[in-house]
Amino acid sequence: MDIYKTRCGAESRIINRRCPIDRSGVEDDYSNNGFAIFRNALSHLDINGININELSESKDIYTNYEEDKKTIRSLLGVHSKVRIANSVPCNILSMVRRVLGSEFYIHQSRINVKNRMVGGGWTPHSDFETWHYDDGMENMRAITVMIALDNNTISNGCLNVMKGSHKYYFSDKESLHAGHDANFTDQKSGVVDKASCKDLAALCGNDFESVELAAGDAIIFDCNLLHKSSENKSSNRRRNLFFVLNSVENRLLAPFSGGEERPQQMAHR
Ligand code: 6CS
Ligand code: FE
Repeated sequence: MDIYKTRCGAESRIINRRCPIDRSGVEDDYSNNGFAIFRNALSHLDINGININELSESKDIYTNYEEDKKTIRSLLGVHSKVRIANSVPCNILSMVRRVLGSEFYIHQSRINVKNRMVGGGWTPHSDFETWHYDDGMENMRAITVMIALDNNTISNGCLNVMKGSHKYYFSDKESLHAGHDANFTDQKSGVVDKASCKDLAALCGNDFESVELAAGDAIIFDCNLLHKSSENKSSNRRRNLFFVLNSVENRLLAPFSGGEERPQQMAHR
């Protein structure tokens, strides 16, 4: 049964989350906030070994571009080249395992690049809404590990999160689907509109807050946490490395959209 129906009906809706956040019941702050920050997770030496242009030339990696069709926005499916075991410390992976209450596998791995002056932003959304609809991820049992490869500041478009928003689910109204690649670049479906962001802020008692990180810091966040980020109009590049870890008990079904599966690099099966 689809308990998180979305992109149907004339109006969007906000409903309560129906599944537990933390199966261990011990990570109180994480359960309440929907995210946790770990400083100095990755060394600068390891960061320096990551070369965006070299990665984009690999045939296994899927490159998504800015609307200008030439500036790299995301590299998808990077985990064959940037190994999780070399990039994410054990204490973070143990916490993910504890919260999920099971072993996990990599649902998606990517590097988001926001080049100086030209890098675009991300509209407010919960990742789960897309993974549910486009990829058939049934339940909210995935956690994103994001590692800053450059300093993330307000001026270069750092992540903004709404504490506690993972306890609610934004179900979007019916919309025309722009196609997987175009919707990845600039999400059109599943975007949480201004009024719904306000409603969610009232429900959570929190507004968006900026998450500034130094290169090497990590944040883990719930797949249903509302987040957004602005474009990079500064002279400092912003790159972040992501591993989305889904519970092995939550393997992908057929997309709830009823449409085609997305490429493997967007959703590993
Ligand atoms: O489509 C996706 O899977 C992705 N889209 C967005 C806007 N955020 C996260 C996720 O990787
Ligand atoms: Fe996202």
